[in-house]
Amino acid sequence: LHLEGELRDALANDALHLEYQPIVGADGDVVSCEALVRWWHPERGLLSPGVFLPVAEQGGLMRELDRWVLRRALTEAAQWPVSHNGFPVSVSVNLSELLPGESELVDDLTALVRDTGITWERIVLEIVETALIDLPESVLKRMRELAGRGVRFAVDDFGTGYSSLGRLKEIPAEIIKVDRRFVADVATDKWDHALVKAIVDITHAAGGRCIGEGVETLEQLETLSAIGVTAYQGWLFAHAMPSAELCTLIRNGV
Ligand code: G
Ligand code: G
Ligand code: MN
Ligand code: NA
Repeated sequence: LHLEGELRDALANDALHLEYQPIVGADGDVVSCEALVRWWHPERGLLSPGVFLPVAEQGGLMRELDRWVLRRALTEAAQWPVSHNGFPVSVSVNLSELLPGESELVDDLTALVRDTGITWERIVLEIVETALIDLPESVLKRMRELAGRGVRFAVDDFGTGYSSLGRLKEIPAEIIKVDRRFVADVATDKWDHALVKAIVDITHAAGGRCIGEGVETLEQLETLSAIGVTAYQGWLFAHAMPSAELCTLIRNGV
């Protein structure tokens, strides 16, 4: 309960910060970076989201946290350089409580694009697949409007929820993030290999692309590449890092 009050204050005082984990393309170019929230607690030290997101959820602070992360991430990303091959680098933001097409989100994004100068095309919103179940038509409509402006939607931790592949047809999500638990043994386990291949084939058939999450070894990378995955996130390439450090990596590639 104590922690909840402190988190409330931290949000109000901008006392949280973001790190960014690069998502890397086939030539080692940084194509996007995922914002991951951190909290430097005055007594407990650095707290990971695994510790304080449940507190935020319990305290009804998740919505405010989503909006805080969105604002901070777009503001920082607006200052990033283009990648070493000249392409703009996207910023990926996780949404927990905010629905991917609710009007408050559209208002926030519109104001942030205006105020920071970031372009719509550089914004990626990550949602877990279970959040795609039973979205009202009004929300889907605004998702399509955002997609029309250039915003992209990514389905996070794909394969771990229970939404069906059939949903992908209706949802304007063009990025599928294959969860790291399938990536872990993709090079050695026949079932995981088959599952990842099926996800990739369906995603490609639907006009989307896949990101392999949690890539830690060369074997995983080579297997994913052979399956047709062309973008990767994981410790083989880079851990999450502050925005200033990231700028150097974006300029030089991984
Ligand atoms: O960095 P890692 O330990 O950094 O993240 C742990 C979990 O917390 C992940 O499942 C990730 O999706 C979630 N997470 C990290 N940062 C954010 C954030 O800014 N917003 C939301 N909603 N979830 C986040
Ligand atoms: O759930 P989501 O994918 O949004 O959150 C990213 C989480 O994955 C963070 O906790 C981050 O620290 C973790 N992560 C990123 N790269 C790797 C990796 O290569 N291996 C493992 N085990 N975890 C990773
Ligand atoms: Mn994510
Ligand atoms: Na994920």
